[in-house]
Amino acid sequence: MNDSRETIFAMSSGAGRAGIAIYRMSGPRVKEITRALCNGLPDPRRASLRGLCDPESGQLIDRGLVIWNPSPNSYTGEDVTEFHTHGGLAVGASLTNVLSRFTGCRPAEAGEFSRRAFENGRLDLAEVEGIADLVEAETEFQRRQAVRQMGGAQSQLYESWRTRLLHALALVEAGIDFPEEDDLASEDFTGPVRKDISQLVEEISMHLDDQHRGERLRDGVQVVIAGPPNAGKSTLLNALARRDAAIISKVAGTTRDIIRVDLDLGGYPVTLVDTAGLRDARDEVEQEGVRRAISAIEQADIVLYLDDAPGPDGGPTGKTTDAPAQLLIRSKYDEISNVPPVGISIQAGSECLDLSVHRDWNIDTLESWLQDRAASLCGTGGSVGITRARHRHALQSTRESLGNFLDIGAQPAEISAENLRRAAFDLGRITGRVDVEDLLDIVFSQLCIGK
Ligand SMILES: Nc1nc2c(ncn2[C@@H]2O[C@H](COP(=O)(O)OP(=O)(O)O)[C@@H](O)[C@H]2O)c(=O)[nH]1
Ligand SMILES: [Mg+2]
Repeated sequence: MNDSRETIFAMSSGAGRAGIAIYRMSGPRVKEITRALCNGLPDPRRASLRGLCDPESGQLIDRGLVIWNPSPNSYTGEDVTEFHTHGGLAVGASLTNVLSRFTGCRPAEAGEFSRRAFENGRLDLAEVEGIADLVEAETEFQRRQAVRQMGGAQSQLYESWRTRLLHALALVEAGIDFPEEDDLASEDFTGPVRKDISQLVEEISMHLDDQHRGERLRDGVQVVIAGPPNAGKSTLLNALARRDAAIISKVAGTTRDIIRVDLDLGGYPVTLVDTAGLRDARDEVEQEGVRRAISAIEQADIVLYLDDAPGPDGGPTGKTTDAPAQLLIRSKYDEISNVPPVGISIQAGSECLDLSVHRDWNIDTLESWLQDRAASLCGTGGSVGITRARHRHALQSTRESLGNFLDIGAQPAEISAENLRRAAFDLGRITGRVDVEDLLDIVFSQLCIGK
């Protein structure tokens, strides 16, 4: 564990040559170091143009904007200074060298500024994760979701639930602690507490029943292109990706490994997955390719099942999968007809599409179908949803403990309190607002009396 009393610094803008680079520094020596480099402390919270000098040699490193943010109203809650210098590599090297000469001042580790912000109560864990997601966001709807989380939308919801739980817990504990006091006898509050907890279980269940939209929006929708060899799968992948990501060939069994291409489809993150053709493979490598294709299909959000051979009724053929969405595509339609095909049709309960990449028939239809499916699988990031498996697990454990609480209504109040405490603890894990007392209660309550 790093001593949080050390002063840390890092380049916060992207690495490499650039017009401007931003360096950030946080910790107890920031004020003094800023003063030494800028030959005096600039006004707080204002951008001031200063010469930055090596305090030992007096040599000018660069001229740039300096923003001095005294504690506690800074990102980390500590004293923070930002230096906006020119983005040359030598400027960075020189500044790093000068800062490192101050005792107790060292380069920051990954995430260390945010960790200090969390430790100083400036951000909770869900908000920190929102910032990380925003930095990673590649599409518009990912950005919207991350901004909401960073702004505390999830945190507020989970904290409001936790407050209700703690309230219920206080009532149940009052019954334990003062069993002889009649006005706090358990009958008086059991009814309202049970009612509120049942209501809460319902709210959590509705929140969990979201078809994983938020997680999908964060991680990307997996679109797997599957079908027999030579159906034109790799050709379709390249057409959708608008580049030659996969090798195309008349030789069946050309694609052997999984090929992934990330796309931004109207603001939705989509990962296209090209797979080896499904057949009884000839050799070991192809067999492995087919195994990987089957596993990709099992994990897919959307399967595009391609086949250039028409089905018995002349329409597309295809295998149905368990994926949340699927489209059966009859490929190479130009080999069947000279007339462009119609759009999506429903045959035997499945959505079907005739398509030709070579003639650019129905590629746009496929793209807008994919976009619609991605939209319903992801949502728009506008409502408060679950964005990570970590949050989902915590919510599931919370619901389980509350279910136990409701199931064993006739049990001793100690057990009821224990279930509520556990539920509040699991909920608190999402935002990181779990105090040591809570943790100790859970750990030690597992030991029997006398241990
Ligand atoms: N006529 C026609 N041929 C196509 C079309 N799409 C792909 N092909 C051809 O079909 C062959 C197999 O394509 P490929 O994408 O490698 O198939 P995969 O094995 O399913 O990945 C190649 O010779 C392609 O040029 C199409 O829309 N029309
Ligand atoms: Mg292929």
